Amino acid sequence: MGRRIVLSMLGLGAAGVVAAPQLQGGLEALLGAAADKDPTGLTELLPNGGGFRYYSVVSSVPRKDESSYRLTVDGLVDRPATYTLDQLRALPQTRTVRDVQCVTGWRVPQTPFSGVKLSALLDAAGVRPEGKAIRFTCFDGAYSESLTLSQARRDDVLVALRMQDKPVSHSHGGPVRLYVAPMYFYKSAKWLSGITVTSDVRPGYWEERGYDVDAWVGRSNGRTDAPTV
Ligand SMILES: Nc1nc2c(c(=O)[nH]1)N[C@H]1C(S)=C(S)[C@@H](COP(=O)(O)O)O[C@H]1N2
Ligand SMILES: [Mo]
Repeated sequence: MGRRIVLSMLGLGAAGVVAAPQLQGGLEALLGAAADKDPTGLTELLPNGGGFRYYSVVSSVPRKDESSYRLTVDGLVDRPATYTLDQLRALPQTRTVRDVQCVTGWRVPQTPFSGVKLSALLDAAGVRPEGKAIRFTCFDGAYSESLTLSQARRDDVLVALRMQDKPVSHSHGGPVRLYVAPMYFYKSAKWLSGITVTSDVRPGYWEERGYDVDAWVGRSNGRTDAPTV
């Protein structure tokens, strides 16, 4: 079933979607069954505010808040930990302002993200010598991502609590998403719930489907977008 057919079945042209972004929560639910059949294409049509597109590989994602959200850090570490939102907020916060670049071509210039440096959480956990990579998991129950340990230790890789100087919204992957500034946006896992130190890189959701594991902007996936500083 093509996108246009699905949208017209819903009584919505693409223009209707753009004109009614406040309907998005309802649209996400409406598009659920269709998105399961076409997870890579259909939700791309949904605007997510400020030039972003909404992406999810599943039809619906549970909401997590102050009381229900937890982030676990485990695997090849000396001190596994579980963080609440309050505990993450209490740690030193870092803010970056860079262009967001999706591998499908859209870009959102100079977007502020802030949160805890991933390296700080790794240091607190104490990565064992055999730990060489990180696997990220998400409370959508399906998405995953990966980084090498040296990529994960970069100063521009954040466990982000804020995006565009506001709390990360549910549709942008809140309350907590990963933000990997130097790489295409698929590395920035939304709805982050697990950080596991592993001995080898385990390719993530899109990487098992052909995208590059090392997703440097302008130097991967056959693209040459100029990376921004
Ligand atoms: N959990 C999860 N994270 C995800 C995705 C996803 O489908 N599920 N899509 C990725 C892709 S391809 C992009 S472009 C961005 C989209 O983020 P946005 O919805 O905030 O625009 O999220 C990334 N992180
Ligand atoms: Mo993307």
